[in-house]
Amino acid sequence: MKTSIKTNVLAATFICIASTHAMAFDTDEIKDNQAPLSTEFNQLDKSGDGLLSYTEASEDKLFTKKHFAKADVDKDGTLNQDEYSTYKSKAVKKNVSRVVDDSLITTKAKEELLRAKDIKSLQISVETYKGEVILSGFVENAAMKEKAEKIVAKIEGVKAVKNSLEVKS
Ligand SMILES: [Ca+2]
Ligand SMILES: [Ca+2]
Repeated sequence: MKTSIKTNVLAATFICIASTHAMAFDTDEIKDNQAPLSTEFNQLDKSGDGLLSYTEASEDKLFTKKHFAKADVDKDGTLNQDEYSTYKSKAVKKNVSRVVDDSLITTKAKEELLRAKDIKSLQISVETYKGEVILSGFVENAAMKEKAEKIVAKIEGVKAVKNSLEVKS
């Protein structure tokens, strides 16, 4: 009994400290990866004990069993605020940089296709998702179709090219 009271007091102290920290950040800084994410954490912590059980954490779609296990660094079966925010902010950052990467690839691919003398690129459309580039639209001959694919495949960050270009006859 004594121990559990102690733990609760500790947890409450921790939450207080965490929210004081959160208040010190303005909205711009909360977007930074150093943000404590304490609001999200407290919303998920339905029991209010300062720890997220798997059931509590899984309210956030990110925390599937696999992700929960990875985030639980000390393997005690719960996530404390630290474990939660470290994992969550990393995941958010990763997702943001993936979207940025995809749009950079698209831009680069369009540039390269424009630059290629023997390709009439105006009818080619480029889309990128998770590093896979999808080429669609029309080209004048099979050689152009092949060349466009080769050019795009060479761009840094491209994992695959789906060549859906159609040859105009
Ligand atoms: Ca809890
Ligand atoms: Ca833990």
